[in-house]
Amino acid sequence: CLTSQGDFALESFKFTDCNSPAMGLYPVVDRASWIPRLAPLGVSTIQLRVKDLADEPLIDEIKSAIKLAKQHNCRLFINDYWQLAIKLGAYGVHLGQEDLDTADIEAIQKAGLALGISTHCHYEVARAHSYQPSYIACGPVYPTDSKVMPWIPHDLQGLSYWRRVLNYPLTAIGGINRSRIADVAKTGVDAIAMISAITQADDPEQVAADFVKLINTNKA
Ligand code: TZP
Ligand code: MG
Repeated sequence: CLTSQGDFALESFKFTDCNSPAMGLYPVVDRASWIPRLAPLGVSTIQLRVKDLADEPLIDEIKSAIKLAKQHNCRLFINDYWQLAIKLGAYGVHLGQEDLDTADIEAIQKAGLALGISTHCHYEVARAHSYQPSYIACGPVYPTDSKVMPWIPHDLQGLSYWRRVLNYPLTAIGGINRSRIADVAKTGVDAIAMISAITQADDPEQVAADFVKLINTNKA
């Protein structure tokens, strides 16, 4: 819930535009060490999504990711840990619906960080839109093994629907791989996020470089 009163102007409550230049391929990784591997391949935006660390090791990982992202001129979104993202000076924060219940959205905006929000259905898209975030992520587009998902995948048809009705920076996520990325790019989404297709590839650098090209040649 917003806490400030008095000088608060709702019209100015909009998060950083993180889409110029366009986000394009948006790898979601669990360790800072991915950043120097992926950023030189034309990857301009990366999300650090750490689910297995706490305390000092977590802080060290986030610090290191922020440092590397700055060195590589890459926009780094920190998943979940919005307070650390503010404190340590990340580019942005990525939050799920449950995080919105507790995160201080105004503090994130006032600190000048970008904000991405995950959504899975109409209600969540409407809720996310009300925060005027930097982008809205829609998923899962396809079935995924990377996260337990009770939601029925949108498929291309559902994703195209969201593209049509949402005049807003849109990120597609969930089950996107080599055989699907061109079709997803053709829907006109602004970013294509993925975990396993890159992080579990035999040659992640080659895959990421190919995906950057596939997005560029197929984007609507
Ligand atoms: N949110 C929606 S789907 C998903 C998340 C975090 C997992 C995406 O992983 P993958 O391996 O690209 O399907
Ligand atoms: Mg979360």
